[in-house]
Amino acid sequence: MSKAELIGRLATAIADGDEETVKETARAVLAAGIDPLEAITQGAVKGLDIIGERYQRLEAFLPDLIRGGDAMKACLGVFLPHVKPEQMQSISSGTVVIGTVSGDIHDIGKNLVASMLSVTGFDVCDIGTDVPVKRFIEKAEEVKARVIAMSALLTYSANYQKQVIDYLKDRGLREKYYVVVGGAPVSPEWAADIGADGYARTAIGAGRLMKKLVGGGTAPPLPQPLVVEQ
Ligand code: B12
Repeated sequence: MSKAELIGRLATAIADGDEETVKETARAVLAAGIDPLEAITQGAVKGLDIIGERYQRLEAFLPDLIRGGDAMKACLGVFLPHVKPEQMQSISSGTVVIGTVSGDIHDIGKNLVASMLSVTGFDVCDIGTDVPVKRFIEKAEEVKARVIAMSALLTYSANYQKQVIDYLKDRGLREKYYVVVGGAPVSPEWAADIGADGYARTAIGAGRLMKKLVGGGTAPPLPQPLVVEQ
């Protein structure tokens, strides 16, 4: 099977929630010497997009989303141990507290970002999903983090990203942390509106973004967020 066929098969198997085919195809991808990061971004994530579109057209339902999410996790389980640190640029290390905001249990993108940050040399403190506003700050204080990273997949829950920033300001702690936001409904404009320091569209971009922020020599808060689109 060609590279394009394998990546296409991965996307289809994720979209169909077919875990066994996903694992088998992911192993075939590795055996063919294809970059696992490319297979994740060009194949697996496309599969989830297909489910999302089907869901919007009422052609797929909640169990399909769940199966797709499980298939993606199985896929990452095969690929992530093979993502090489040298695939990433080296990065100044520091601690990042990352979580999915209150009311939101989507964690696939957040986990991908956390994994990418780990392989680029950050210490990652993953506080999970449905994280209450205060918990981000308590944890950041506890582990002496440099960055607070928040994921949101629901449009409504993105409002909690703003609440975390407002709470940091209320407690006089805004200058201590770079605040980075991401997730499907989040945009550079939203990041600017809520006063975040950074936005990245992808997990790989998140690594580049954190490197620029932590190594950039400008203390938080930044007047405008740094944006990494790729
Ligand atoms: C899988 C899935 C689920 C699974 C989640 C499994 C899991 N463990 O995460 C389950 C079934 C649980 C689920 C539930 C629901 N879901 Co859902 N789900 C999806 C689906 C299909 C894929 C999401 C995903 O994992 N994408 C792949 C990852 C890799 O992409 P990502 O998360 O965007 O992350 C990337 C970037 O955004 C970025 N990133 C992410 N986080 C961060 C953070 C930072 C700091 C940075 C820098 C970057 C960054 O990097 C990542 C990698 O490149 C999407 C559709 C879609 N295509 O997005 C719907 C979707 C997100 N779900 C949706 C809905 C409506 C729901 C439910 C409300 C359904 C229901 N009626 O119950 C519930 C909500 C439950 C809750 N309270 O959270 C809607 C949201 C609409 C909206 N905008 O508000 C979507 C868009 C589907 C749709 N088209 O309508 N869902």
